[in-house]
Amino acid sequence: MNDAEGYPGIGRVLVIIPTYDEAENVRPIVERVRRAVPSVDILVADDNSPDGTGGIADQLAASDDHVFVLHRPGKQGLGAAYVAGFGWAKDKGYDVVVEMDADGSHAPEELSRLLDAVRTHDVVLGTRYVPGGSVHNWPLHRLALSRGGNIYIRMALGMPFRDATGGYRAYRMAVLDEIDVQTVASQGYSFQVELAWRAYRHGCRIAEVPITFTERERGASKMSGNIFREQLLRVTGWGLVARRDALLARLERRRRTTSTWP
Ligand SMILES: Nc1nc2c(ncn2[C@@H]2O[C@H](COP(=O)(O)OP(=O)(O)OP(=O)(O)O)[C@@H](O)[C@H]2O)c(=O)[nH]1
Ligand SMILES: [Mg+2]
Repeated sequence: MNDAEGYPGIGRVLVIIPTYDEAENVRPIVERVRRAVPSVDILVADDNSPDGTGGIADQLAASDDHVFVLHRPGKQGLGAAYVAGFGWAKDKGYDVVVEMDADGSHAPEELSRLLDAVRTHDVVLGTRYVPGGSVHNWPLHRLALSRGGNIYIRMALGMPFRDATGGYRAYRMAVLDEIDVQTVASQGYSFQVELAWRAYRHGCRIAEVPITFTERERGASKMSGNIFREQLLRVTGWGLVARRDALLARLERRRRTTSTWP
């Protein structure tokens, strides 16, 4: 990146775009990000897509020194691609990383809204379900699954966020280190939930900013029943562990008060 100062007030920003079979989408999304916020860099994290996405990303990188490609050996899931991308960003000394889907669901034109909020926060969640946010072209069952999932997450974990499963986000690099992101094993949606959960428990300053989510127009979704089941199981597990820990802490406090009684 040439602009030494990066994005005003927050420093050097890397937008990580994980790709698997996004040959039709990778060029438009990279071009839109470059147009929307010229000072950021982009890392395409490709899992050796059979449709040649990685090669197209290489062409983009060859003609633009703000664009980079991380080639991974094969499909290992969204979470693993992000964890590798975060490690890459750390090695290169970026201050802020952004998660963004390749399929156009996350509008690069709204990126500056997330980055502006990073000035006063550690983590910024792009949120569909706050005033000003919206979802376009999703069938009713997808919306119901997403809204229902978020209600369940709020109940199970006690986190206040309206949209803990969204994948359009910005993190300060220092926070990813503090929450030990390299040990996150979740994939799919639960990857996003686990990062929010760890950041929340760590006491990070977390903002939700409204975004406009638009269903992909080209290419195939990688969403599956397994991804949904993984989220349900993991969230339930974290919720139970958090409740057990709270109960043990209460019992310990009670034991101490009673044992100091004369
Ligand atoms: N590198 C890599 N990227 C992935 C993998 N799985 C999904 N992605 C990318 O992650 C982003 C989100 O995946 P989508 O298939 O759009 O999943 P989704 O947005 O949850 O589902 P839809 O709303 O149906 O599109 C896209 O950019 C995908 O190309 C993977 O295993 N490896
Ligand atoms: Mg998508």
